Amino acid sequence: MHPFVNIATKAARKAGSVIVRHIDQLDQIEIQAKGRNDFVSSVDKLAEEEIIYTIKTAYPDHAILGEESGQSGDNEVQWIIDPLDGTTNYLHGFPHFCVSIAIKQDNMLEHGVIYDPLRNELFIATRGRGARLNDVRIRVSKARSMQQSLIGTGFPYRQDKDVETYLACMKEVMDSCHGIRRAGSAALDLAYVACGRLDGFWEADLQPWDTAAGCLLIKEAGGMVSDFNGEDKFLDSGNIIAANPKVFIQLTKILRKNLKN
Ligand code: 2AM
Ligand code: CA
Repeated sequence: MHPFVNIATKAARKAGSVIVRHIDQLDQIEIQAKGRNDFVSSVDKLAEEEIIYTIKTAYPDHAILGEESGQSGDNEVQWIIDPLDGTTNYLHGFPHFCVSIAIKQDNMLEHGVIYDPLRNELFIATRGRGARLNDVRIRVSKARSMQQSLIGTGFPYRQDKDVETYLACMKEVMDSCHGIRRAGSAALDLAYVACGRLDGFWEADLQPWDTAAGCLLIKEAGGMVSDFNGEDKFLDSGNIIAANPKVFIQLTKILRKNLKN
């Protein structure tokens, strides 16, 4: 295992312990609103501090982009951190959330780690080296068509969101596939595409820390990822379509048809 992945794994497990330790005291957790429907809790902050401490102890000079603490440092290596993806789920006791850590080197996504502390599931990927779940190699699903597919998504949350366009996309996807799931943690949903539990996923306006690790996992598991224009700029736009190669073509077709409306 690459030394960076070792540290990322250690950091993700420590953050996971912080998250699980506080789960039976949800009523005592301090919550602040960052924006409409966008909450941060003291647990998000504690978990991010734990991750950054672990990284900085090993690599004091590396740069960090954290959901809670923002950008710091100037280095060819940048750690992209979501200490608790699925905060709304967590605050409601809905058991679907994770820690996500990605590492960029010279502007390339090199490593990704996603950890689900409740199920003790650790997803890791390194560019060119494949993706693993708890040390076992994973592949995207073998579904050959939308009709056989379970598709994940996230609802639009921005105030200026275009709900009509989203609903048009959802309607057509719903009519074409086996089922849709909206589970509330984009990072974990992407990890589920990587290991074949979902056949595809789409969502708009995500942040780099929601998607960086999950997208690398999917690519390393043989899947495809793009933005809504069919390009590779999903980290900039936050618009993501991801799936196994067969479903990707069909899902992209449906979404792009409706997104043009
Ligand atoms: P979060 O839990 O870390 O905020 C839900 O559709 C997905 O969107 C989650 O992964 C959630 O991550 C992410 N997301 C990003 N920005 C958000 C926002 N402003 N409000 C709600 N969810 C957001
Ligand atoms: Ca997130």
